[in-house]
Amino acid sequence: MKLGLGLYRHMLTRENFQFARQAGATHLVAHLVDYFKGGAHATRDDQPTGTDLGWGLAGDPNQLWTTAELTAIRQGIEAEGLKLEAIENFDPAHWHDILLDGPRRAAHIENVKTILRRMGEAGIPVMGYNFSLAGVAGRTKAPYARGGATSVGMEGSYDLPVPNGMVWNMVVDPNAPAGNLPTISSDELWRRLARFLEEVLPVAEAAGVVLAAHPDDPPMPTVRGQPRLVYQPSHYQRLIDLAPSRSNQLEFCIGSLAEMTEGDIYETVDTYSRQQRLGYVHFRNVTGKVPHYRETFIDDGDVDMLRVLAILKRNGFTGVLIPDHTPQMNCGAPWHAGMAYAMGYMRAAFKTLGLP
Ligand SMILES: [Mn+2]
Repeated sequence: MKLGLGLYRHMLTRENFQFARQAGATHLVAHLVDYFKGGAHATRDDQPTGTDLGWGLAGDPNQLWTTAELTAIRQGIEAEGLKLEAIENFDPAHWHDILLDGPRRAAHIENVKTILRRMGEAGIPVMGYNFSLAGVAGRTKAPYARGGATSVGMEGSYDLPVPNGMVWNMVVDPNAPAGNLPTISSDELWRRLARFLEEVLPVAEAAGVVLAAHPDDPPMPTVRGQPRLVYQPSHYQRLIDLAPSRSNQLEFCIGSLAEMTEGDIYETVDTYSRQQRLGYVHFRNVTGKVPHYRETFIDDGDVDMLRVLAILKRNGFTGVLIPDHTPQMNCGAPWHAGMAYAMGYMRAAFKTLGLP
């Protein structure tokens, strides 16, 4: 198994690559969507939570990531002795009508195909995605974690409707007419996912790229009145069974899976790692379940992370694990301190299990 670190777009700097290497990482996961452009955020150096208006404006709908841009990011990372394992999340601007089944759906399918081909050309093996209309929304931020460390959690369900022009918790059309997105059924959401996978998986395979699906964060049956896809561990099997392709994999988030109301986290890890379908792993810990849970320090939640790691090892998982999110530590560099703490714990856990 390999230790990685996820970096938000504005953190893709030489200094942060060196920071990751210094903390023992060998791999990076890069977010290319800027979540911090327009939303109300306390800080850019923490995971985004946003407001009822989401995280702000999505990217340029007419500007896909270029092969040159992707290659330059990979080369910058390799220059510091690391490998770029994955890109995490499509830009809502590039694929929202796939999620909405909107008028530009065909063009957005072409966007995704182009991005996957370019990733193949640039030598980036995994694309993490989250097939969701409401996206990551409805979470709160407070001093939830040990010692009063600022962390993220949930204080009950959140079903305020999604306004027109917003998809995946970002604004894709600031001039959209007043009103809200129509609510769709869970079956309709699954139909949209199945159609999406059927169309793009052949291209992913040809490009040598894996699509890795994140479960819902937070894993509620609905968020903002819209259905969710993977909000119980068993739903992941349905996603895998939609397509036997080796490019149909999981962005396996231990935190989100542990927040789910059903299932046993160790059985869940065993079930999916045994099928060799983990693209990469979000290795984070929590206390509680939706709609009342808290993100914790890696050693301080409900999940025995060493036991999770031992199951992954037993089932032959050799991919990348990243800390995902951590509580912010009170100091001059709250995000970096939190990540360094998690990575130090993970390095020790690797050694304990006899991993390199
Ligand atoms: Mn995650």
